[in-house]
Amino acid sequence: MNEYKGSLDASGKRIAIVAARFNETYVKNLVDGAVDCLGRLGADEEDVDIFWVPGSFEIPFAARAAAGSGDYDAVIGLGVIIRGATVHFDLIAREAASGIAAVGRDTGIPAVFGVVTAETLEQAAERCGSKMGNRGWEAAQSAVEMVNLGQAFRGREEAEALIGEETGAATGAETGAESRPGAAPDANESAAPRGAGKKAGDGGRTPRV
Ligand code: DLZ
Repeated sequence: MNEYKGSLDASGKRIAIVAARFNETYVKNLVDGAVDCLGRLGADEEDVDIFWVPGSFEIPFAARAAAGSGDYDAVIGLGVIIRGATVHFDLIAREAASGIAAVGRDTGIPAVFGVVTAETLEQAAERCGSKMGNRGWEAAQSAVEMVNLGQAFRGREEAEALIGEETGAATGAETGAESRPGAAPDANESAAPRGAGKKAGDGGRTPRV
C-alpha cells in the first residue's frame, strides 16, 4: 500500500485569490489570512494575485477564468454569505460551492472553497479571523496541499515510466492503456509489481472511483 499527501510548501507556486466584495470588511480578513498563510508556506508575494468580484455568486466565473489562463497553480475563492432573512442565501451558497468545485473538475487546477456561510454577522466574524479561526487561512493551506498532491500524481507517472524503461517492459502509458495516477490495478494484474512486466493488451489500469 502507498499513501500520498501533498506537502505544505508553497515556494514557486502561483496562486489566484478570487474575493467577493459583499460583506467586504469580513472578506478582507479572509484575504489577509490567505495571503499570510501563503507567505508563511513560502510563496512569493509576487506570485499571488487577488481578483475582486461583486459577490460570492460571481466567484466561479472569475475563478474559471483564472484557472483557465494557465497562469496559476491553484485558485482560492473567498467570500462571506450571511443568511439573514433572504432565500438568496441558499441560492448564492449553492452556486458558489458547486461553481468552485466545477472549476477544479473542469480545469484540473485545484479550486478551493473559502467561503464562509453563516446565520449571523457575529458567526461570520468568528470564522474570519477570530475565535473560530480564519477560513481564508485554511483555504490557502488546502490549496497548497492540493497543488503538491497534483505534483505527486505526476511524479508517480514519471516513476512508472522509468520502471518500464529499466525493465524493458512497456508501461500503460506506452501502450496507450489507461495509466491514470491514483488508479487501482485491475484484477488481472493485482499480483504483479507496479509498472513491472506490463505488456500491451494486458488490460492496463482501471480508474478508482
Ligand atoms: C445579493 C446578495 C445577498 C443578498 N447576500 C450576499 C451575501 O451574503 N454574500 C455575498 O457574497 N453576496 C451576496 N449577494 C450578492 C450576490 O453574490 C451577487 O453579487 C449578486 O446577486 C449579483 O449577481
